[in-house]
Amino acid sequence: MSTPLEKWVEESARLTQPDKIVWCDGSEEENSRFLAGLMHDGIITELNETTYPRCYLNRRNPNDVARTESVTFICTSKKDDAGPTNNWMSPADGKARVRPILEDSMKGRTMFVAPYILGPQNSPYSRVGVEITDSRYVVASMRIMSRMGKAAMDRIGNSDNFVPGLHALAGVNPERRFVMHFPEEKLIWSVGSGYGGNALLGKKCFALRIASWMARSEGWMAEHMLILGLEDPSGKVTYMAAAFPSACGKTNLAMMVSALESQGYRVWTVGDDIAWMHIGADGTLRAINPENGFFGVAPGTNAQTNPNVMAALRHDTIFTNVAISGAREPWWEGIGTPPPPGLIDWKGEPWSPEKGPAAHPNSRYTVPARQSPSISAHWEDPEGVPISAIIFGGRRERLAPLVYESRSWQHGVFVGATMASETTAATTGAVGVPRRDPMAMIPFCGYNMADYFQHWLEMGPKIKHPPKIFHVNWFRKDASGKFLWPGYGENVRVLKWMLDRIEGRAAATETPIGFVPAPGSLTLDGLAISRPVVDELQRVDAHDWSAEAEATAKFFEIFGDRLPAEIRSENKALQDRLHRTTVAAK
Ligand code: GTP
Ligand code: SPV
Ligand code: MN
Repeated sequence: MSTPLEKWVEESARLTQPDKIVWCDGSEEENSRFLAGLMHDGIITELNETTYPRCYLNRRNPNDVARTESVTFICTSKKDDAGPTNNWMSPADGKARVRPILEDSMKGRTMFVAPYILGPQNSPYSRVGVEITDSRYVVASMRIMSRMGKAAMDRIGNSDNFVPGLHALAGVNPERRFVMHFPEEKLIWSVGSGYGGNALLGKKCFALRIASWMARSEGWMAEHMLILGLEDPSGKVTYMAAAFPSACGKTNLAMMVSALESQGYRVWTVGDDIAWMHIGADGTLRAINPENGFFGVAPGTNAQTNPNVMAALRHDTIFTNVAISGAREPWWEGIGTPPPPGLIDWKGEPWSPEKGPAAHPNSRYTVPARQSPSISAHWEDPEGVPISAIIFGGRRERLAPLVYESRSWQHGVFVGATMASETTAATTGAVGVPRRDPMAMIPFCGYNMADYFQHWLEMGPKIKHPPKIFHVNWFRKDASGKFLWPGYGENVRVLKWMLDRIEGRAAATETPIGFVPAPGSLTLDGLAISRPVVDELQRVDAHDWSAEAEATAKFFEIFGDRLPAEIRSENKALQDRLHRTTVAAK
């Protein structure tokens, strides 16, 4: 009798017709074999073995360098269950569309079966997935990004308790590229791309889209959030989770070297992209990081902005679409050194300035989390860490102040639901265009977002000690287009204010949108920033916010009657408060 896993592997092999099937155990020896094979096939190149031991560069096909949201689908029986913000097909149509692409796609190739655990190995909140793929680059990346191998296989045993994901490169053809989710049967099919979020199925596909569906039905939360611990001078650590859209600063915040270290404030990393949060026995919201590594944006990362990641990247790292120097060291725009001699760009061609960026704007590194000097001693705690603050944020050139605190859980959910941000290179399409991105989950929520807001509203009252909810914006600009706030390690000043709010130590000023730091309550000593700039960073313009509230109301219309009444009434209450201040100002 074959097990459910064996049955699914046989079925997948019948469909894709590989020459060979390899079951992955995740061992060191196996990994070395895969890396040697990848080098032999010219898919990866080894970097400088002295300065970057066991580091590799993968150059992707230029048509395959970012997530492709336009071909990402949620396949549910009812269209309404996927909601207006997701691409939808019925499960039957989704399979009919992709099956012909999968058919015989592994002929002459090897099929790898990679079982993996999401979350600490011994956590009750962890889940198991299995990815079938014909890409060794995917397997090698999954080994860094998840707990891949024997332990996962042991956990599955004869059970059907795993999320299957079938991935095939299928010629890496953008015309035949689909990332399909079948949340009702908890199945993933991905074809035509080998890029990160499209192909490492444990990441966005399982840990967010499928997991968010599971989380709603089981009473927990799967979120696009970093998790960090802020240590205070007494040594006490307070944990916070933050949702920013792709390429808006999660990794950098989670791994920052604090500008207030001399005052005793340090930041510890628990996770940089995804948080799974459950209500713990102690009545706190407990977060685990389902991942085991960081798949981070390279450009802009340097010894000043993120020394922790720069240290982590010096060994056992896979780089994707960065440039390399004549000395075979990785290089990217904003690494902090001028373009080195003999620079080869991400396409593999000699670089010259008129060619534009040498590294792709969405070039990335894949690195084991434990390699970061900032990794928290509690990052693998089975019960997770208790979350005291939830932070929402995005890129807003204008409008949103540096930081504000919501009035209540319900208002905080509204703040998350009204998030918007300018688009980045993390996904294909135009960059810098404002778009609505509630809770940074627009590309990742596996069901109707109106139901997702409802789920958020219902979770709050169930948490005995609910986190406070804040909103931040590191990206406000002055008239000349310069960032007003220095960002990066200086962001700890904002985290410290939040901590002081949690502890009831810091004063705040009420505005129509929420509470901003009262004058003097934000720690600014040692920072060369003028009073007018601080005022501008904190300015809440009632007219601009009224226009925003109208735009938000319009956005919410797409959800029709399914939108929770609380969200509508929060927007109405905001408009009333804004109206009162504009009238008072007259
Ligand atoms: P994903 O991995 O796509 O989810 O991105 P992320 O949210 O982890 O973003 P990341 O930390 O990689 O930052 C993306 C870009 O924003 C990089 O180019 C950073 O240099 C830049 N960035 C991060 N933090 C700040 C900040 O505080 N201020 C400014 N101005 N830029 C920042
Ligand atoms: C993101 O785009 O949010 C990422 C990179 O973290 S990917 O894994 O491609 O989704
Ligand atoms: Mn992300």
